[in-house]
Amino acid sequence: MNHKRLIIASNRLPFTVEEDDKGDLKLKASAGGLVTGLSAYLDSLQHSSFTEGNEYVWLGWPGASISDEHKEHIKQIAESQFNAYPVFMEEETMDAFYHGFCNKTIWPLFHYFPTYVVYEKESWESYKEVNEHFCETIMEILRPDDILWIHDYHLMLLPRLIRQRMSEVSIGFFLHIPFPSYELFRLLPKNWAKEILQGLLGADVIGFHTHDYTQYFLRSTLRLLGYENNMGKMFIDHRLVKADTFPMGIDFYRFNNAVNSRETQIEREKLQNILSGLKTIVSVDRLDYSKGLLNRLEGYKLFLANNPQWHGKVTLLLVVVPSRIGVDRYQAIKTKIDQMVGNINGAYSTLNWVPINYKYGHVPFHQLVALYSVSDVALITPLRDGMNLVSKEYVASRKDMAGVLILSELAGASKELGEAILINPNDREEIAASIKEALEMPVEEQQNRLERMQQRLKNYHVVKWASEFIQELDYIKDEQRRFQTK
Ligand code: GDG
Repeated sequence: MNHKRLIIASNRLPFTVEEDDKGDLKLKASAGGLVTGLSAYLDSLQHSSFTEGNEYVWLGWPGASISDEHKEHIKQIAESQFNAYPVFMEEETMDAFYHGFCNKTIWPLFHYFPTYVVYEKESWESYKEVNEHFCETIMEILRPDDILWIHDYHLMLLPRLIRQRMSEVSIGFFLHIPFPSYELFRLLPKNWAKEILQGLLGADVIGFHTHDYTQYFLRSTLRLLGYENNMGKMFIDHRLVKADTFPMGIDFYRFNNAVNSRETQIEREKLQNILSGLKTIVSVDRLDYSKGLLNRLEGYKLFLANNPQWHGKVTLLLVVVPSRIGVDRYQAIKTKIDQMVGNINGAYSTLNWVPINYKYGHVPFHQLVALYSVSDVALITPLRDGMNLVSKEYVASRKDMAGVLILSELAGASKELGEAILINPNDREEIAASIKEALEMPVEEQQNRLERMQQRLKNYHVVKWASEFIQELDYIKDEQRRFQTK
């Protein structure tokens, strides 16, 4: 039973194809929450009896369109270096799909920004086209006894497409962003909404970060397709399907152990020289309107206005990581952030103090851990976030058992990190007050809160998250077989 091959499908592969100075194509590893988390799980597989040797394959787009003459070469190095199987696609098709339906329709709708949603038939068509193309490519390698684990909102039609081609294969789907309430979801044209639900229901197990998202999904399947469920289980065309909750964890010790590494120590020293005794607040996000960067800055500005005693004694380290530059809204928000940072620094800076240290760009891993580990406070205020791994990484990086997390109650992570100072990100006054509370929190209380949060993150780490998902998939398949033989 246990010796199965795992096929992972996600929009992007864990690397990007880039051209070097000589014009040769190279694969460059890329990192994000999904890649880091799944990589930890895949590493753990090599030490378990789950797969035969190294039997997993990661399928996805390699991040660039590859000419026919280079495809075979890319395929070979993808396989040998990353156990990956590229889904080749023209950049224009990917652009219409990714910048179109994925990030102008699904992303804003599922993050509760209905006024940002664009309803365009052409981009819906490109979404279908790309999902079908993924299906074709997966069918080149898929075997009936494989486990196929599909990730995220880019590929919601894929489970059903695969099911139609290979009815017996195990299919799991995990959604990394929120699933919205029915009142939001129903804003989609009815045939799109139904097709998306039916697409997802092609899986055996459909996973969400929080209980609420699972319930919203089940509510939508009831209202739009008429499917009743019992504790998340549904019978659909004589097939058992289960929707369930799996809050994604992090690789706790990767962060916790990295704090004392030489590379991090070097970065910490550099930072400490710049900070020279200031209290520090850290903020790290991809550039995205859902991350609530503007309200965060407004809250910080109000804190400075209300608390002159803190001028010259605290600084905000604001890291904004470029993302989805091809979507207009992201450009607009970048301009607004630049302006607000300029305004706040212009209004409050003195000759020897700036209230905000702003970096627009990606930071290497050890610098990230150094940032987490030198900062007295993490200020994380998304307007919506499926989970939010940064908040968990900050907690894991507090090896000294000091530090305070301020976290939006609209992030999935708030369900697990109840010892953080939880705030409503729309309430500037509350953000401002929480910053003061965090900066003045007694060390003993910081330690108590961190201990409880760290214990939870150690217990439900990312490998456990993935293992439980795959285990559930096995249970459901077994139950399905028992049901069929009755
Ligand atoms: C989606 C959902 C859900 C970020 N900047 C740098 C960097 N990162 C790494 C972080 C973290 C990851 O990227 C970001 O994860 P988040 O969870 O915070 O946010 P999204 O990118 O929006 O992820 C989210 C997640 O999927 C997983 O399901 O939690 O809700 O939106 O791991 O560390 N890493 C480095 N430099 C950076 O500048 N090295």
